[in-house]
Amino acid sequence: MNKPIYVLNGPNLNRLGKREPEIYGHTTLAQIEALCRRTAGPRSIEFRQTNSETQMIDWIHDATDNASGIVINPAAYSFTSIAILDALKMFPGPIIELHISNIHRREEIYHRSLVSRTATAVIAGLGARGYAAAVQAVIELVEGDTDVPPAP
Ligand code: CA2
Repeated sequence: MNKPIYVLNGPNLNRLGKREPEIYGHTTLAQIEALCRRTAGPRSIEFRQTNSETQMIDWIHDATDNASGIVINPAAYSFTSIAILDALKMFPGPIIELHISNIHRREEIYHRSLVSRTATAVIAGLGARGYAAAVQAVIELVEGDTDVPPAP
């Protein structure tokens, strides 16, 4: 896999580890970036965070031209942004939607993600380690190693 995996993070996730640890844990976004890079090994990771919807759309376009797969935590844009949904629909590779918390156990406003309509898979509720699972999933989907290994 020569093309990078894009790991895109939406609004307020730059504050991770600083507030509401009972929901989002104590891990900072810098630590999550390190986890993604460890998981990817020699493969290249573009790890980004923005508080701007426009910037997120531009990065998805950039990923569409350059990335092998996308891991995206759209944060609040999950529930509001048809523009981000439309941009993701143009991406030809795997898209893993990632939420640190289990959005389905939370208030109803967090239940209907628009992004899920175009995601290959959704991971929610695994905490920061969900990012490692998501990066691993992209690698397996892109490199074709998707079968469950046979029993010994
Ligand atoms: O669980 C997730 O990863 C979310 O995508 C996080 C979003 C929330 O809107 C989604 O429903 C679920 C919010 C991110 C807010 O980030 C904070 C970071 C530190 C302290 C407080 C909030």
